[in-house]
Amino acid sequence: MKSYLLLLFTICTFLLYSSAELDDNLTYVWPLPAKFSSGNNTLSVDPELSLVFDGKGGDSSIIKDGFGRYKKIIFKHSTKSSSVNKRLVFDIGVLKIVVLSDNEELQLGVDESYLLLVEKRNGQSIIGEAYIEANTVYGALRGLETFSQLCAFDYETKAVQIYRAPWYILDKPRFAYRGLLLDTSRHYLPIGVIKQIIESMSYAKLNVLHWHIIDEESFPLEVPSYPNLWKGSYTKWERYTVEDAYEIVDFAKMRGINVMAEIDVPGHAESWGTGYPDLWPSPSCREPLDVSKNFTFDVISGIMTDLRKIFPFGLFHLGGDEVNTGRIVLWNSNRNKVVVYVTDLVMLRHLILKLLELDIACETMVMIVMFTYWNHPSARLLDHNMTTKEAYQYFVLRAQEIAISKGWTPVNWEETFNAFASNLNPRTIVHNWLGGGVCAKAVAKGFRCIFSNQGFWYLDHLDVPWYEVYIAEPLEGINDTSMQELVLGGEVCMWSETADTSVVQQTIWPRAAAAAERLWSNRETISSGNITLTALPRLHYFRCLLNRRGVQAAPVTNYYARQPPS
Ligand code: CP6
Repeated sequence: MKSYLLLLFTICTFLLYSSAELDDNLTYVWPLPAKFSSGNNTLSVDPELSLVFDGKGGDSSIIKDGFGRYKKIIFKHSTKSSSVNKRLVFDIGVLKIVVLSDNEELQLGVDESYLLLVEKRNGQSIIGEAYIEANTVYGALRGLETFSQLCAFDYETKAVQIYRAPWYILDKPRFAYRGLLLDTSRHYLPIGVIKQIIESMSYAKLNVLHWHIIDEESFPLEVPSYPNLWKGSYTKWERYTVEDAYEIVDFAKMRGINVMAEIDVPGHAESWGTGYPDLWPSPSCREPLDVSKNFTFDVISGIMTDLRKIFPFGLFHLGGDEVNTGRIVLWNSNRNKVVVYVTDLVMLRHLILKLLELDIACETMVMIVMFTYWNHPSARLLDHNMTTKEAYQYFVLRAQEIAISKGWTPVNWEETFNAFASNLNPRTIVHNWLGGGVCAKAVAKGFRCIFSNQGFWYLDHLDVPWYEVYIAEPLEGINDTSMQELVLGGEVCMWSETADTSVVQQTIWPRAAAAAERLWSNRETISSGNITLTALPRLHYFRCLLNRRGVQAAPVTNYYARQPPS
C-alpha cells in the first residue's frame, strides 16, 4: 500500500515538474472560485494553527470536525518539533470562522457561499489571521476546502506556505445540485469505500451522493418492513444494515453532502423478487415488477417508509428508465382462462409473426399468446383497460404518489418524461441521461431537471477524455433565464457493471472533478480561452492533490495524446 502511494506520488511529481513549475497566471484552486484576487506575498502557516469561531453557527461540531480534518490534510508534513520551525515566526496563526446562521438543515439550495481572506495583519495583533465568513456551516466548509488548497508544503523552509497572498475570495456555486452517482447493486462497495468517496467529493465541492442502492442484480439494503428483500444481496456479507445507511448519511452531512437514495422501478428491480417472488409476474418472467398487484405497491410503500427515516434529503429517485413495456404483464383475474379474440386477419397475421419471432423468457403458451395480444396496438388489457404503455405510466405515477405522500420530491430518469410528460407530476425532477437534449425540453414545459448526458458524464465510459467531460454544459440550448433556473445542476454517474472497489476511485477521479468545476464555477470564465492552458495544468495539480490526500485518482491524460483540439 505504502509503496503504491509512493509510486503514485513519484509519477505525480514527475508530471508536474517535468512539465513546468506552477504558472503564476493560474489559480490552483479547483473548482475555480467565483471572484478572487491575489497578490505577491508568501505567508507561512503555523502548524499549530488554531480555530477561533464566532457567529450564531460558529460553535458547531460540523465546523470543529471540519477544521480538525483540514488541519490534518494541511499539515501532513508537519515539522512541529523541528528546529527549523521553532525559529520561524508564522504569518498565519489563527483561522477565524464566522458562521452567521445556526440553521444546519442540509437541503437542495442550501447557502454554500463564503468569504475567505488570507492576509498578513499589520498592527493590532501579532498573530496573523485567515478569515472565513459564511451564512451557513456548509458555506464555511467550502471555505475551509479552498483555504486548504491555498496551503502548500514548501520543501525548502519545511513550512506550509500560502503563495500569492493576500487572497480575497468571494465564492458561491453556479448550480445547487452537483452530484455523483454510485451504483452498489452491480458491485457491492464496502461502507469504508463509500466514505472515502464522499470525503473525496468534498474536495471537489460536489454536494449530492446519488446512491443507486438497488438494481436488478442485487438488493444489498436492509428494509425492516420487508425483511426478506435483502435476500436478494449477492452474499450475506455484501449488505448494508440500516445502521450502515444512517452512518453514510451522517458522514456525508458532516461534509455538506446530501444523500439521495434511489429505488429504480419498475424496470431495474428483478432482485426484489428473490425475497418476495410474488413481485415477479411469473417465476420465469421477472421484470418489470408486477404492476397488477397491490402487493407490489405495498412493498414500495414499505421501503419508502423505512428509507424516509434514514434519508432526510427532500429528493428521492424513482428510476423509471429502460422499462421493457413489451414485457409488462397485467394479469387478468383468472390467469388460466385467457381468451384471445382475434378480430381480423391483420391481427391474426401479427399474432403468428410474433409467435415465430418471440424471444421471451416466459415459457408457457398462454403467456406468449397474452403478450402478443396485449402488444397489438388495438389490444386493451382486459381487467384494467390499459395498453402496456399505459401500464408503465400507471406504475410510475403510482410510485410517485407514494413518494410525494411521504414528503419527497420525486426524481425520475428521462424516459418517463419522454413517454408521458403531460401526465407526469409537475413537481417531478427530470433526470437526463440519453443524448437528446431533454433538459431543454423539460424546462420548456416547466419541469426542473438534472443533466447527466451519457456521452459526457457517464464515468464508466472510459474513452471519454477529461476535456469532453469539462466542456459539457448543462445549460446548452437553454437561453431563457427563467428556464435556466429550472436546471438544478448535473451529476456524473459511476455505473458499476465493470467497476468495484479495486478501480472505482481511479474511474471517478479525475474526470468527476472536470464536471465539478463546470457545475461550480463561472460559465464564461471557464469556457473562454484555451482550456489546455487554463484548465489542464490546474486539473493536473488537483489530481496530484487528490493523490497526496490518499485518493487513487488516475492520471488526467497520458500526457502526449488526447489534448483537446485547439
Ligand atoms: N442501470 C440503470 C444502468 C444504466 C441506466 N440505468 C445505464 C444505461 C446505459 C449506459 C450506462 C448505464 N446501467 N439502472 C440508465 C439510466 Cl451506457
